[in-house]
Amino acid sequence: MSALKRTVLLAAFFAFDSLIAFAQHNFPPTDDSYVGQNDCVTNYGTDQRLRTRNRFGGGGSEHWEVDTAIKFKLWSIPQGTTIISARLNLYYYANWDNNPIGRNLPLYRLLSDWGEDTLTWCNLPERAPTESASSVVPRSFGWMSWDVTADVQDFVNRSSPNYGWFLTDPVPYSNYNIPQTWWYSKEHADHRPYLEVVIAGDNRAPVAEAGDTYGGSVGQSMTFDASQSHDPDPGDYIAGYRWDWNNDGTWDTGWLENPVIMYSYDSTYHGQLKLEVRDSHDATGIDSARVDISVVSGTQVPDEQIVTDYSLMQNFPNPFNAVTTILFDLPNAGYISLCLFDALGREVAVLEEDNLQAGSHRVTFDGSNLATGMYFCRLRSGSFADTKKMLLVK
Ligand SMILES: [Ca+2]
Ligand SMILES: [Ca+2]
Ligand SMILES: [Ca+2]
Repeated sequence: MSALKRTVLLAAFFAFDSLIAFAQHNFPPTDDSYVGQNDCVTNYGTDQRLRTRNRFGGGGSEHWEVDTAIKFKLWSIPQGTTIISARLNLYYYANWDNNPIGRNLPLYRLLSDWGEDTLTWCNLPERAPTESASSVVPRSFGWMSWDVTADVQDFVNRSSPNYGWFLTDPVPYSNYNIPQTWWYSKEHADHRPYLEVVIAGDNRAPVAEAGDTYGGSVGQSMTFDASQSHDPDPGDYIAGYRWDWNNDGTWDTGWLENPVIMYSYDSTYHGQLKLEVRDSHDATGIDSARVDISVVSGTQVPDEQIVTDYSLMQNFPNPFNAVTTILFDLPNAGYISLCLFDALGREVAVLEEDNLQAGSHRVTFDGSNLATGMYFCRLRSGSFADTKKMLLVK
């Protein structure tokens, strides 16, 4: 069942409690082995196979019963935890003598302890009189599974000891070549057996990720991306996103299904935006991101914003760690240099050295590689020069 289907199904069961979420755990076996009726001496605990074969056939030692025992340690699940589902999964990869397709293979709970290092036909543990689950051998090789939800709930409640299960093929076969079903044991490199347990737990809040800093100009259509947001609960997901573009406490969108949205600011803005995300149980998480929207440069500058003087503005944020934005105005096109110096006057970075158009310009600077301290940002163009102090604090 897909995670989404499972969530929908379980949401229906638990609609009265929006705080329930679900976590899936896969347990590897601690012990698995097959046993052969004709062999009281050999232990098959390290074999890469698990096997079953019915006992009845033409007779003789070649045709005696073969069964499989398997167990899992479940102490990590707290006592009393509600088990939503538990399935034993074995990978069917081969058969022998005859194809076992369609044979019904029941599983019985084991009632006394055993270990794969010592198990033989002659020290078999006691088994329950009635089966716990069964599964039919499919047409093709692949995973087979047994629903052991009730048994695992008993084990987790500590209402009966957990010694695992005994898998057998009990129905007599009509001729000499009795079909055998083979699965990989835990000693095989892959497709190992596992017990898949889904438990109920408290819903955890989703984690909102508003994205890195956003920069642009007034009227420019920009992409805001919250797709790194996630939910820590297996089977849960982000069901909605909403945005407050100017961080004034009023949401500017409804709940959106898409984490990516296009938006353009209609005036300059240097501040935060806020993102809220909501999971499928209505728990929420919040994040914010820095936004710097400056006026457009060049011919698109509105009349009232035409740049008439050289100007180097104070960087923001300041102090900064480790990214900051520097705005400057050029009344004329020309060659400029924007450089950073340390307190001893040594040049440590060139932020911009180019022929630029007249207008407002922005440069983003990342000081991750620099040490904490005071720096000086200097703009030069023709005979104009100005310097601003910038404080990097890590
Ligand atoms: Ca084994
Ligand atoms: Ca959640
Ligand atoms: Ca708003």
